[in-house]
Amino acid sequence: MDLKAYLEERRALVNRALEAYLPRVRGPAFRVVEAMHYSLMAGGKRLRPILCLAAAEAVEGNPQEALPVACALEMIHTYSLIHDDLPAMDDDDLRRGRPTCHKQYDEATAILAGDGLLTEAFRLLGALASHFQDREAVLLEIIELVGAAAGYQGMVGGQMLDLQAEGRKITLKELETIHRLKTGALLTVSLRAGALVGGGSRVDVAHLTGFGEKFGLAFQITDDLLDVEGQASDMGKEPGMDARRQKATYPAILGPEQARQWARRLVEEAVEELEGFGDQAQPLREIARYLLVRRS
Ligand code: GRG
Repeated sequence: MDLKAYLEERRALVNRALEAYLPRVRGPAFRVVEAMHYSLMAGGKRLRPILCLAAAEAVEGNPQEALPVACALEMIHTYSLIHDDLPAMDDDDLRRGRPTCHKQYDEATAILAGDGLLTEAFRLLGALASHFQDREAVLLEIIELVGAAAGYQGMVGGQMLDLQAEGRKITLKELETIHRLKTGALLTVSLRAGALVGGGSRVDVAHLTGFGEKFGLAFQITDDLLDVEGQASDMGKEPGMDARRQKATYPAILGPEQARQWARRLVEEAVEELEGFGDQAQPLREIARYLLVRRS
């Protein structure tokens, strides 16, 4: 399959839907809507929504039906980036090739833009009841799973551990816990939610969850490697920030070659989770292998 064309087509689909879900309607609080829009539409790979749609497809569901859920996940991801970039956290100036939200606007507006995107994501999910009609239990399950993955049991918890680990030597096991929560949880729930919307069986959902867990870890290892070896022009942010902040990373702990090898093994294991799936899971297999050669 032509993965590049597939990703471009899906990215365009997601971008059109996000524009529709977050219209720049002028109102009393227009500044915050503008800041939300600024960060949400600043580019980005749209990996989480694409995984969500691909998981729906893998279980022979209609990816279009998963589109609102996919967009809610991208809103949550964008909120996390806005808050992560704040001076109180990573204090970054550049994100997705543009000034970070607090640089473009101001700190208070960036906090509110993140809050606005997180809240809007759950409003959007709640508004889907009519789409799910006789499957409302599935929608409630998705809302609960997304809440757990984004909150203290997932991304927020991982971010807390990450901040507490700064300037301290940590073990490989601790690093894995941080990343399983900080980035893995939202990636995994993207696949799980897509499989649930697509009507997958419990066994299918479990395999796609397993795929997500391995994919999530491999994604983080390749992200760490990009920070060492990548180019700012490809990534839309400065490389070398992890080393400058003395952050524990996979290449720092294992060495780049062993880190790369581990990412390769995780990708193989992720693809093995899809053994029982047919051709309709091919995009997921290809996206997983693409992790190993990605430049952004
Ligand atoms: C503030 C609650 C809170 C959480 C922040 C995700 C996160 C937690 C911080 C981001 C820090 C970071 C750079 C982590 C490395 C992996 C990662 C999530 C990279 C950014 O995701 P991509 O590569 O970004 O999917 P795009 O811009 O393509 O969407």
